Amino acid sequence: MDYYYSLISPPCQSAYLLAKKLGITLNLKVTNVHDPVQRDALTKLNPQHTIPTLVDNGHVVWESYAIVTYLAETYAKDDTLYPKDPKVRSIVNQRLFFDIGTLYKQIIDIIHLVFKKEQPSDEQMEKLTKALDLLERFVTERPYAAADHLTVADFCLLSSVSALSWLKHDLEPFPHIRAWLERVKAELPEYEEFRKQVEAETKAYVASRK
Ligand SMILES: N[C@@H](CCC(=O)N[C@@H](CS)C(=O)NCC(=O)O)C(=O)O
Repeated sequence: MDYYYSLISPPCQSAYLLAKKLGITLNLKVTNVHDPVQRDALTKLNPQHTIPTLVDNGHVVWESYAIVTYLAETYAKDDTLYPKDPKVRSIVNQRLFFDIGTLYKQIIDIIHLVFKKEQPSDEQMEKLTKALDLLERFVTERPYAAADHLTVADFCLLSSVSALSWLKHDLEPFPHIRAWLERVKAELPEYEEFRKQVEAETKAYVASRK
């Protein structure tokens, strides 16, 4: 299975960590979307030229949320990570859509501004706080983001919340999010090693932009 990705990209991290959890060995294709040659090659597979992009035996999937659900449905030994029960699944899906449309959206919009050395507006910061308040509520109601066990939603939300480190955003006011983060990380194989790698690559990327 080919996986076009960059470790520093939060959407790429979700499916990478899920594949590891499922024991899938990905054929990793490190991709720099800013490099015209690599971007052209990626565009031949994915006209939206976004990473992550997965190619499973000729079947191409992009959008990290589509990739995590595809991997869980196709390769998990049971339906725990992406429950088949429509009511439980609807909560998992709600969390995934909350992430792409609300939480990660606020985070990445602010990260892009910071890269351009611009200040986010008070309104943007308020929206981010509101999104984090919602996540705090979700993980107060349940030990994991969508259920009483790990689901694909935890992988996506973990990557988003981890991206707050780019902004040095303080999670002190969110004790349940902090406890949930520890709970999720403890279930992921070699997570500390993974995080060290992400941090090293992030540092190199930031230095290359100066
Ligand atoms: N919603 C998408 C976002 C993917 C995305 O925007 N990836 C960025 C890297 S973090 C990218 O590939 N940008 C290149 C481009 O949009 O051309 C997902 O979850 O996969």
